[in-house]
Amino acid sequence: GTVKCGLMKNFTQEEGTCHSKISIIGTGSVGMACAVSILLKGLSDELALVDINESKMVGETMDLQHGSSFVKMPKVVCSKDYRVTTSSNIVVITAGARQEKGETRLNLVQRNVAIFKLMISNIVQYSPCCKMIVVSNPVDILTYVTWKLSHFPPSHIIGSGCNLDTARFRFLIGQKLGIHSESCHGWILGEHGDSSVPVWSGVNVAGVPLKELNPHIGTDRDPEHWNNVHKEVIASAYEIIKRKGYTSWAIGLSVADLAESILRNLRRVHPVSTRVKGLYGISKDVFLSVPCVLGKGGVTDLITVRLSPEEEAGLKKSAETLWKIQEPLKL
Ligand code: 6V0
Repeated sequence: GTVKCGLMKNFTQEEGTCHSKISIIGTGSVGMACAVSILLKGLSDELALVDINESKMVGETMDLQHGSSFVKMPKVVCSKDYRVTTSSNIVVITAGARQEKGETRLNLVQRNVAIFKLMISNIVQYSPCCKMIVVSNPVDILTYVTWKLSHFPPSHIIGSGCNLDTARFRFLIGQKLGIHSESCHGWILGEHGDSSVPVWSGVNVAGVPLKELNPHIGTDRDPEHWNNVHKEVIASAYEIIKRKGYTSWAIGLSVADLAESILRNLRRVHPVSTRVKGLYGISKDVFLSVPCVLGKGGVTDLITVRLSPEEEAGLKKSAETLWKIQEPLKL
């Protein structure tokens, strides 16, 4: 007999049922940072990776599998065939085309739409009940595209949106105050990136609004220039890309945090991109970040934020800009 036969006596043919599964589409810098963060949290029993770049995908998967002694994730698999994603609870989308030199944003979006058409229909075919977390940029537009192409209820489509912007905001406020970012509360809402809206009225530590201590906080009249914190949030992606070529660790950690709220039905509130038509005076069918309750049903509730007229105008302006790009898209 073989070593295996000599070592153990088989007791049952029954295979353990898989309780939770996460798939990640795209094994680039962001996809792999998500993978590692999810592995280290031991969030699911199975992790499946998909990419069109087979060599990279297989190499990354082998590398992760070799770490199996140090994590509690029994199964890490990959394939170019979406069958490998069958019955996922969550599918994280990080795949996409990179912006080429001189390429317009609209052109990039249309190229990504072509990629998403095939990708989303495959995801839906094999995991008709999954929640999708969209990370690929421009994230608010591609979250809308995913929703349209999937025919899923909007609650099942979550754009990572301002989740990372908000994390950066809280980190930088924490740095300024010498307090851990978890204790620095504040939200960045609206469009991910350059036109995001920091809600200064809500920034607080231990329930003490900073605006009560400095009524001009976040405005040009603020002698302490707190608005530079928001400017730094916007600049930080460019700064990191300039230095290391891409951003990965923080987005990976933040995606794992979203996945945890969904899989464990935590009902925590996150600033993620969701369908906001009819809210804050927005009439266009766009996805923007607002505080969302995340649980096993995906986005189950939206928190209504009291925005200043300027903040609300900021959201409306983003909605108009996004719609101008979305309207001509051939879906
Ligand atoms: P990357 O390293 O180029 O990885 C993208 C991967 O997608 C590559 O491995 C490609 O082979 C793969 N890919 C391309 N087309 C397909 C396809 N049709 N099917 C399957 N796989 C495909 O990019 P990176 O990982 O750095 O970034 C991924 C995306 O995340 C980009 O769109 C970024 O702009 C976006 N980010 C979004 C953030 C957010 O806060 N929402 C933050 C950081 C990056």
